[in-house]
Amino acid sequence: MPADVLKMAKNDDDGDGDIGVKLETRQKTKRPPMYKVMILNDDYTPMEFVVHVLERFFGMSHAQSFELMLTVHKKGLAVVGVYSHEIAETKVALVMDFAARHEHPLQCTMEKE
Ligand code: TYC
Repeated sequence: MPADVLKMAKNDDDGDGDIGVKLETRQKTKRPPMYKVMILNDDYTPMEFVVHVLERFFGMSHAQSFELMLTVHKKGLAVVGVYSHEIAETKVALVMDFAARHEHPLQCTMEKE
């Protein structure tokens, strides 16, 4: 018997004449969704407070923070970072708590990317 036929016969483990065809079993490894954290403009929160929030909770330099604060002031809102669900939720809670403790109406929200 030719070698390739012998090889196929060997693959016929239950002797029914069929040889197995391995189906594609590659797992779909989906990356976890990411969330945009945004701050919203309002008429009352002092500009310096927003700058401080961006420095303190989002690790931005003073210059970056000032620029982004002005973007929010002019455009109404801006994305300040993109994080996993848990980190985004924590950032939002920390900012909302900090603003409330200082009696400023600053709003911070998250949205799936
Ligand atoms: N609009 C505010 C003011 O004029 C400043 C401000 C900027 C407030 C950004 C909130 O997310 C904000 N004092």
